Amino acid sequence: MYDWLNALPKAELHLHLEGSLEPELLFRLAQRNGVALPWPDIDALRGAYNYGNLQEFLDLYYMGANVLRTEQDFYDLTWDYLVKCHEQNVVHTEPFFDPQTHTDRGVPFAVVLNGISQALEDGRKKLGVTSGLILSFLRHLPEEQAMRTLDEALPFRDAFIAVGLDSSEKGFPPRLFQRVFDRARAEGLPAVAHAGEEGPPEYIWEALDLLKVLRIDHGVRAAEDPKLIARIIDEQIPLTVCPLSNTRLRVFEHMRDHNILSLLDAGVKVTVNSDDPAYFGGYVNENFHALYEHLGMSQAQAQALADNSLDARIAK
Ligand code: ES4
Ligand code: ZN
Repeated sequence: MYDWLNALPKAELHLHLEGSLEPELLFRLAQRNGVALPWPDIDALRGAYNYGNLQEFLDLYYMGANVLRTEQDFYDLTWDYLVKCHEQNVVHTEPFFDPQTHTDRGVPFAVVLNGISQALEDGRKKLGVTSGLILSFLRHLPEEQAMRTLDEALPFRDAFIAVGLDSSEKGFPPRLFQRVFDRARAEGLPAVAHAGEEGPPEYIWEALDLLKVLRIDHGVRAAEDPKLIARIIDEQIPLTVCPLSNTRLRVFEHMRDHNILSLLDAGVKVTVNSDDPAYFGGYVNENFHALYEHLGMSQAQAQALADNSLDARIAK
């Protein structure tokens, strides 16, 4: 079963490039850039990788991103992830990046984007992994800053396939970002958004009705609202679900409690994704393995999940 799962061609639709920063590369970049780290060694850093909730993880994730300084750093980060895709039969990926995490530290937007874009191009040419980049806004920061980030991005319009919304969810509802998403749509950029990870079903309604998203990232809390689930099934709105992320961040206490297969069997277009693989203990295939081990996922269910991922691409 494991070999069969590994060999399935699949797409990854929910992956934060900053979350694919493995501890080894993190330490190597810190050394290369002369950045002091609060951890004495790689093992100490790995020891910090247990979280009570989303915010505890995000605090570490933003600290880790501080070692990313040059175009080469962003290239190396993205390239390592694409090699993983190639190894795992992820034939297509639509990764997020968080420009504000870098521009707020003084790293120019073009430095971040050029490094990532060059690696994505090499991934297509040298690995045969196709891709489309999603520019994600940080929802814990004010809307005006997201709008300024969109201003900075528009001269590079063709480098993106969509905009997204991530970071701390509770207390930062999608409605706060309606004007930014209106503007992105007017520029021809479709949208996705994180919603219903820790936040309530109401945030998923807002993402659909106000931000007009094509997909919901996570969305597992939709299960609490029968009307919402009916709509998601009726309109076949994809949910980009991240099982290992959800258990690491205590959205579900144990993998056997996860609702992804119940949603699939109910007719929801769910997909399997790794979110922040360096921080959550696995890439896409390890997420599939966990569903087999703890939820008894069948081959037919795995095939449906992989087919959904290819079908739910924005960049076709
Ligand atoms: C994230 Cl798991 C998760 N949720 C929200 N925002 C994020 N950014 C990176 N990982
Ligand atoms: Zn995410």
